[in-house]
Amino acid sequence: MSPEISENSHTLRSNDDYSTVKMASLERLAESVVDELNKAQGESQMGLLPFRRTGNVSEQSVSNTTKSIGRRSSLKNRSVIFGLLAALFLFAVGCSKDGMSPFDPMGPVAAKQLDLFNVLMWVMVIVFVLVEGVLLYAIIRYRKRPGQAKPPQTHGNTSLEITLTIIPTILVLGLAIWSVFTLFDLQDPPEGSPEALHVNVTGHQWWFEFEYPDAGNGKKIITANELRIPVDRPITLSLESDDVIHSFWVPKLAGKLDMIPTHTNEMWFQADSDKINDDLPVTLYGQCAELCGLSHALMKFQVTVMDQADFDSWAAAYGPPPTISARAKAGQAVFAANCTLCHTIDGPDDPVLSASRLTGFLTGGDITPVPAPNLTDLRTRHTLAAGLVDLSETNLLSWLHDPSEIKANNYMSQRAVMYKTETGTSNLTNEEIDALIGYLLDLQ
Ligand code: HEC
Ligand SMILES: [Cu+2]
Repeated sequence: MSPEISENSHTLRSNDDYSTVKMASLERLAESVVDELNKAQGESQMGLLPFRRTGNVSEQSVSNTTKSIGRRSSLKNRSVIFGLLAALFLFAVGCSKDGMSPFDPMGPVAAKQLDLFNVLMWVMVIVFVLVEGVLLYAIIRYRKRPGQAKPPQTHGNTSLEITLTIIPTILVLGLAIWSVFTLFDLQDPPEGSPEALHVNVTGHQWWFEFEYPDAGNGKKIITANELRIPVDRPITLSLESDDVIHSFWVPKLAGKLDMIPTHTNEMWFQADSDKINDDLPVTLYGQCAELCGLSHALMKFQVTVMDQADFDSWAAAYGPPPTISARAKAGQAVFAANCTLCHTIDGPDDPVLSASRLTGFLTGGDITPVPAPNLTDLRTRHTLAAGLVDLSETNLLSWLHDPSEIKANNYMSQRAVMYKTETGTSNLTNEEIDALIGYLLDLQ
């Protein structure tokens, strides 16, 4: 393959194309708003900060009616544009991509949480409509009419007050009890479920680590950014963080739960085959849901739901990349020389090494080891850099050349010695990078 880096060297995942398009159209709209404002400023000499210039403006509106009309219509334009912008924003927020809607639950936990949400919402909608309805009726029906005498003045109505206290109390208590019961109900997988698979999840700035203490037959697996789970089996998760507070969220499987340093939070979920319409494996999407630093928005992950048999063969194949091709062999040497300070590639990370990487990260410094994704099974993943781009030779080339082009602020660019160059791009030669790609991805 050509080691040239081209402008569009990382193509976005098809799913992300959508959000990219959304972002691009939002940006375009924002630009047109600014244009429009500038135009309005030209017309009415009212800057972006009209309040500062009120004196000025009222003088103008008295002395010059045309300008005042211009100003009014430009104000109207502005409101229309801001209204449109707000509507578009709500639309963009509302129509999340297929893989991430909590309104399309794929397992029992998300389904029960959705039920609770629906009960709370509809009860509140009914209360709102009733109360506002009575209010509006009273305002209109008993409004002041000309020549009307003062109505009789009353003070207090005990039975009405008691009724209006008891009804909300019953409602609020009922909803609270329902919520608490749902909480207890979702605490653990129900009795009689198949044996749970346990996963320890650790949040890092800005990627997710998944550890299976026993993925089957005593096999320990550590991987990153892609959680594989067998279908129809409860998955119990222990959530932690190595640095700041993150939040673990797979909308189709369960609500969010914080990942807190020095404290473990427990949750579980399950993907049900009868709620999944497509053939397995199916990919669901997850995202960090707690502002955790500059690249928080770039901290995503995937959950691949697979048949138990497929999961077992993935677990069995977990191991160092095969070094059959000459390219892969060369890459192995480059990897040993440049990458092992932070990355492990021959099985689960050694806990002592992990601890020293964490110490390196927390003590800071220009060139230090940092916790980094385990690359043992990179060749079986679909994405690179915490779900940001497709895993392909081109994207891997671009990542190794300059990771910050794909993901701003990432700690590989910031702390690896090979990026301490004038331009911030890798000091590895094109041949070395090509060999690394061979080592990480070559399957023959
Ligand atoms: C200073 C520590 C450090 C060094 C040295 C380093 N990396 Fe990284 N690497 C990281 C970190 C941290 C990340 C995660 C970045 C993120 O997603 O925010 C990462 C991410 C990656 C990823 C993406 C993994 C994934 O799951 O998406 C690949 C591939 C990778 N590094 C390869 C390499 C290779 C090959 C080398 C050696 C040439 C190397 N790294 C050297 C710290 C390092
Ligand atoms: Cu985060």
